[in-house]
Amino acid sequence: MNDWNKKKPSGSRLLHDSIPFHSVRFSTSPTPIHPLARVHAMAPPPSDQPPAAGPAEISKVLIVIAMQTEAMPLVTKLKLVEAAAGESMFPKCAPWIRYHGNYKGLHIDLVWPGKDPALGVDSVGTVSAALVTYASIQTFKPDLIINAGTAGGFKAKGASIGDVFLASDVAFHDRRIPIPVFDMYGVGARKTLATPNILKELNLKVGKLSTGDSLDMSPQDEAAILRNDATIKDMEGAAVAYVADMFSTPAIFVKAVTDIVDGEKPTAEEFLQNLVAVTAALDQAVTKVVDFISGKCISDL
Ligand code: FMC
Repeated sequence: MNDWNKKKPSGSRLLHDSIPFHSVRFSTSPTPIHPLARVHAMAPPPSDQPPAAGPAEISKVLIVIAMQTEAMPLVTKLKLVEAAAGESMFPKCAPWIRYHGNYKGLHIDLVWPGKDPALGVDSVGTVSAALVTYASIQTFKPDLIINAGTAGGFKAKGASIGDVFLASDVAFHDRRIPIPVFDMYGVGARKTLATPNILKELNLKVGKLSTGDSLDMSPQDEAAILRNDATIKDMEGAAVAYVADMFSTPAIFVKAVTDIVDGEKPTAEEFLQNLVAVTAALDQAVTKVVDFISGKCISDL
């Protein structure tokens, strides 16, 4: 379980990570000084240090979205602009797309993994989501990640078409490794950032999210989803959470229900039928979440 409100460790590894490579290898100083020594030399003595600052206001928000249809209304609403080819900050060979802008005092980067270069369809699923999340954390150093998207919902757990959920927990349902401990690694269950005030204020539903790389559901997936106690099912959430956790970046998951997994209609048909309308509900909810975040600290959420 995470406690995002705790201060991050300030161990030597983090300090060392923040020192540019060139300052270590190519220092022009006549007497080589170890970079750590230089950092310490510049710091005031402990007794002169100002009192520890309170929690910082959120300033950089990264929104990770899988599909163009989900992303574009939000891009318009938040008045974001697409980064020019040379300015996307991503490697040229990657199809990832970045939109950015300032909205109500927040710097927003919205990324989606773009179209598959060979097939021209949205690069949905865990691999693209993890890659673009990793690259974005490295580049933009967000204070908070919002993974927004559509999801299947289970009516047996109270989900209906158009509902917008905040996920309390995420886990995988298609990584089966029946060896002790590897089995738990495969499921990769983790809690998301607790946001009781967002829930209270915005009246969103709350439920567990299960992630896998298929839109449909095999009987084995279904059993795992039940074990995960999931109300909603998507193809990115747990992968984004894995990367966010690795870099101690708080993340929340806003998911709107396009299809009822335990209903009568075939999933793909229902998903495509509802995608545009449900995306409107998703984008409205994400905008409200962003409005709520403006001017707040992580611990206020
Ligand atoms: N199962 C899995 N994923 C989805 C879903 C369902 N019943 N409905 N909607 C989704 C989401 C996934 O996260 C993908 O990004 C996209 O919509 C479907 O390809």
